[in-house]
Amino acid sequence: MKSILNIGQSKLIFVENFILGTTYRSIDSLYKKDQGKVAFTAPSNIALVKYWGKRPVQLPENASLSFTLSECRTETSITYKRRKDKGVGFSIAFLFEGEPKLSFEPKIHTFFDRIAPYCLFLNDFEFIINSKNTFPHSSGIASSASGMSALAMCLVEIENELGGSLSAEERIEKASFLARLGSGSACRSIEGPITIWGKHQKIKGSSDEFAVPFEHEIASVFKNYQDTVLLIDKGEKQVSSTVGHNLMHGHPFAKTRFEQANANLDKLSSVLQNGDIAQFIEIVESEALTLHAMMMTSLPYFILMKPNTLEMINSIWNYRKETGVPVCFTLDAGANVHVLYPEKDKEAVLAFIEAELAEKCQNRQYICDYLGIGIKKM
Ligand code: 2P0
Repeated sequence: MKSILNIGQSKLIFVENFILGTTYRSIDSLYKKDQGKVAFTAPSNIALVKYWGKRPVQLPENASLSFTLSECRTETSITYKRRKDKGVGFSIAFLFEGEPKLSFEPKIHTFFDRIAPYCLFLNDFEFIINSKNTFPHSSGIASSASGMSALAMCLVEIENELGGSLSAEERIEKASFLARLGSGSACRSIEGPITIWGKHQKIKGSSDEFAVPFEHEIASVFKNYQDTVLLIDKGEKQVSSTVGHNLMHGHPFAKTRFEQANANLDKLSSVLQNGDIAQFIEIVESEALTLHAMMMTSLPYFILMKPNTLEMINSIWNYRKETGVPVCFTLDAGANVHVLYPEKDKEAVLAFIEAELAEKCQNRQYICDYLGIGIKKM
């Protein structure tokens, strides 16, 4: 893939756009449209090799790898219209499920501020952003990955409609680049079924600035891999991910952790191709527990797991030992447990979840998801 972001060459294509953008401003008629509407739906993703620790601006300390999901999605539309006043600041209205959501607007403004150097049209238009999630409200599932990736792709599409010059492939890359500036892990939701974000010696084309799809054929056992998300705690997290990432600065185990993650990504890359599910389980569960170990050994330290998180992990281990079904777990930055297993074991695992784990979920709620392909135009 031609990179639009590598140093030197990188700025070239964006600069070309910047110049176009500047021209737009002085000669109004150069915008191809005065108004329009775009809409995209983007999925959430679950990291198997975790991103935890970053440096400015939104650059990861190690490479991460994730499964792109299918069912947990955000649907976003943006209506854009040429501004009559070229006032100071952006003109943005944000609606969540059709209702104004003022509490979200500062977040969107911060995002627009960050991406403004790469999207010069932002000041010339007014935007009405309408967003909704397909997963339950405050389920503890982070909507930042799906939300920011859908929003980023909409903006790239608007730029294209206005006369931008990027190819389809470059637009995908740019959407990942912009999404990253909104929320790091969001850059991994643009494509699927597996993506990698962060420069890694052994991954061709990998970058700290945007995610790339896993380039190898994956073993059949991993195709349509299932992720059932057990909803344990729907409350507000005590420590946000952004704060958690920052606590990796000066963390006593940071250097070793970043090296370990890159080594795990290397191993997982082979496992995904050769189908060695025992190794898969070992890497994935170790990554999940290491992520939480980093939280517990930060200063200030914190724990996001709940008693039921540990109960469920033990139930999963017992079930795997007794039945031989290769089910394992991973954790996000929260208490919910993601249960991962091959599609052929779906019936057995769902029966196990219903019988033994559902009662430990809040209101017996869990979400059945599986590998997906990323962003879709609506
Ligand atoms: C990940 N997480 O790789 C890791 C593992 C959660 C646990 O990235 O500050 O919302 O917006 O870049 O991406 C969650 O952090 O944080 C996250 P910001 P983000 O998915």
